[in-house]
Amino acid sequence: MNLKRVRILKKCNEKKGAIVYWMSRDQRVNDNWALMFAQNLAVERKQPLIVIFCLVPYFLNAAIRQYDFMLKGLKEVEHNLKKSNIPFLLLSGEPGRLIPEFIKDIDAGVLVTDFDPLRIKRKWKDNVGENINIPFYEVDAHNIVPCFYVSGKEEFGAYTIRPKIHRLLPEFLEEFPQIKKGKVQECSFKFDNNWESIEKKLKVDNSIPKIDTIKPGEKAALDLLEDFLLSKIKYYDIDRNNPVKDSQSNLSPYFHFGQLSAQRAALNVERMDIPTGMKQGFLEELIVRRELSDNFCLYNPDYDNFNGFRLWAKKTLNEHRQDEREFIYSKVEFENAETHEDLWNAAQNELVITGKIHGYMRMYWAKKILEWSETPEGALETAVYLNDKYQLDGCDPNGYAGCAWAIGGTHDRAWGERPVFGKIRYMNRNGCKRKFDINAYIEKFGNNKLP
Ligand code: FO1
Repeated sequence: MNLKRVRILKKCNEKKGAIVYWMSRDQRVNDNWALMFAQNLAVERKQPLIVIFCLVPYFLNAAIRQYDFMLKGLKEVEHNLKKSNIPFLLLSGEPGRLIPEFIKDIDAGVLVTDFDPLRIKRKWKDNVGENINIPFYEVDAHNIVPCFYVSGKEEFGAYTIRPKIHRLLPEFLEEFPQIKKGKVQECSFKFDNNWESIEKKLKVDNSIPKIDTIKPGEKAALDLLEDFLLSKIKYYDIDRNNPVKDSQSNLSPYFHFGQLSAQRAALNVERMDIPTGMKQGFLEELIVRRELSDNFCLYNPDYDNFNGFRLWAKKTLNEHRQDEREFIYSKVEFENAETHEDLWNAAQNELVITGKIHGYMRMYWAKKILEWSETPEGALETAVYLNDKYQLDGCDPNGYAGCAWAIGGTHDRAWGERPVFGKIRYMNRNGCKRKFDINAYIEKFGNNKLP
């Protein structure tokens, strides 16, 4: 495999012992470069390979909704690894303490993990690195072109990262080798994961309903991808901004939990015998926009607060701080969909009920939070909080970049100046009306009360 996908987090002398892959962001067995790298090390060194996942009792503002989706997918990971004779251990608690303990207990030789730009994950890795004495590698199994390789700085926008990604795609958009079966050393460790007792340790909000309409896991993700490519991709560019039509791929929860690799999706799209023009819109979202979000979170430590906005955006928002707001709502009022506007309330209801807001409405939803909040800081906090708590794909670089785009002009340019927004791009109800039948959307979600 291309070793540019790998970077070393801790240099140490190698020693004999099992190769441990600490799975975190990329929760799948197939098409996973981190697992592949760990397995290659195990084969070369004639050592066993062990996969572990560390379940934390709470994660940012995630609720039972996201944990339920994730845990079901992880059970499939356990099952699929078993078929390849690879043991899977579910740990429960703080990674910074548990992983070094485990490494010591089994006298492991190398630790491998997957790449993630979020602050919390980097902190976990720093803590782990400080308490182990074996080599520790990180593999970008999420992006097609590794995030730390494509650029060494925060990019201004899609227009600056796009040429860098496209230049490197021929090198990185390659087919995955199959995961090897039984080639690694037999493992003497046998783990019996007690899922039920581990699930009981979760300290998350249990009142947020689980999503039964989206089937979790690697298999379901591949089925949905196939379905999208067969019947929807052709209309993606024409219909994707229409929230009344079911024209989006709905793959983002799978990408978020790493149950599907973006590279797999891109390879399957590339192979399709349809005009290039029909593929471009989807590939742009799948590759350029996704990788731009990772770049933003990797190089901007303030990706989820006002300080992370560009200078021009901070300046213009500061200049309009004192502007009179026609409506001001609290976080709770937003959360309960209690604004004066039926269209906004419908979007919030869509989020609470289905675990997602349609892409176009997601932008409108966040823009109005800016318009109707006392401060831009408060607006961003509300948007991030609601996104992480209710979106099935919350707690993700995509969500942070999306909120920063809508409220802080990140990856966007300055527009005509107006109250409250300053030069941040504005969106309004009439724009929505021009794009789609807003009454049909309101009809669909407007009258739904919180379950
Ligand atoms: N990653 C972990 O390694 N352990 C967890 O217990 C965990 C919980 C979790 C809950 C909700 C959620 O949205 C994400 C969660 N993640 C967890 C992280 C996730 O896998 C992603 O890596 C990050 O959210 C960034 O994309």
